[in-house]
Amino acid sequence: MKTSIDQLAVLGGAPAFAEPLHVGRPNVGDRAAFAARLDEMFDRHWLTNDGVCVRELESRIANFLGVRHCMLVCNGTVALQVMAAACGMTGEVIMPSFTFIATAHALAWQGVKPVFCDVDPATHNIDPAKVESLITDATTGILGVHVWGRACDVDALDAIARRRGLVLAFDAAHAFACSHQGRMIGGFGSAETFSFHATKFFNSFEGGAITTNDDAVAERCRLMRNFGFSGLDHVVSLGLNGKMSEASAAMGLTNLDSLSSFIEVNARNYAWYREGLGDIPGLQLADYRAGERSNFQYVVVEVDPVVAGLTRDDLSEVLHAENVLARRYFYPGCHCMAPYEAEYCGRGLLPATEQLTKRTLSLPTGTSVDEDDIRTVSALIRLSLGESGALADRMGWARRTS
Ligand code: T4K
Repeated sequence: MKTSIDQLAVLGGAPAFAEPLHVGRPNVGDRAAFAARLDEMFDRHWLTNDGVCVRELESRIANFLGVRHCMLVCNGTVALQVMAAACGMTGEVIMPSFTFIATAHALAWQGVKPVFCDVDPATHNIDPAKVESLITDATTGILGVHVWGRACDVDALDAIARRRGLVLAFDAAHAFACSHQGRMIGGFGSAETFSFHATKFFNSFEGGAITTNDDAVAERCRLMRNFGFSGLDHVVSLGLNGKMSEASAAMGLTNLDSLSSFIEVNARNYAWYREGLGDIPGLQLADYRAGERSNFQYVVVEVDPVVAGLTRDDLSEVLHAENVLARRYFYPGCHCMAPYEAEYCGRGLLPATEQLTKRTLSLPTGTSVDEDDIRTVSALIRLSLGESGALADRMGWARRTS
């Protein structure tokens, strides 16, 4: 590993990694088992539309999460769209801006206006104390996001929703296999959605799920993901094609068999990062709650530029030069992206969100990252922040005073 600032690639040295180290490299279980499932699928001559693999995966996920219903769909975005429609979200829905753009777009695509709420800087999740003042006559719901897999303040949001007669639902795209107060995420609110995209620690290539304990919501979701068909030639509601294919479900079943080993690897990687990054002034590693189940799929650092001496963007530039492709999730926040930015961006409406979007950086983890990689990434971060003054001068970056 490099030991001196002069060897940093950003200053002209060779990159620490010959090949890029990615955030979001897919975890893949037993390939032979997956191939066997595909063979069986071909023998059945059934490739999609509520097939055997989809049903098996739905039932296994519902059991695992302890929920009555799991409806698989083709991705996490469609899961949000179908859930929003099935739960009766119309008019305005209050949600955080500090999330992937899909959360906002899914609502807007349904003709529902996302109303952005600030986050709690400590948890990165929607701040219940800021929700109430955003409620108008047009508000029909609150959509929380369990960012990084850490549960929202479910109880506080539930109390507001009950008091004001609103639907409460959650985007749990990050939170598969995580718990809140000892209960698996998936059964809170009216419904919750998951993403099983390739970049998620549990993937079905593309895929997603809606989970709920509400029989009526489940029934509407099942109809809506299949064009509204309730039988041959009989359409009873508006719908779309949100179905998961058998190949995706076969991948999901295969990866579900390896779920605990994926979580073990993530937890171990997270511990190595904590060891490597634990005590750097101005750098905070987002933690996972003791006593809860976590998937540890995101390793997120928050850079305080005043204390660290470099901004998150400076650090990101160094890491990218070294072939560490850290990601600025979630920059610049949904409220500063089209088509929402004209109403929200730069107006000081979401101060905690705006600060967070400038400070967080997601680091590579998962089964393709090993201990040596993490020690090297940690050493690079240590060196960059330790030599922040010299690095800033050499790069012409502004020294941070505020
Ligand atoms: N709600 C939330 C809170 C979400 O985070 C997401 C998705 C959704 C809803 C919507 O769920 P989906 O409709 O996507 O199921 C990625 C993922 O595409 C997205 O699923 C995820 N959140 C988001 C946080 O991350 P991008 O735009 O960063 O993707 P991309 O193509 O830049 O890839 C990310 C990294 O992964 C790169 O370093 C490359 C690497 N990668 C990617 C793929 C697909 C691989 O190494 N192999 C691969 O096969 O959004």
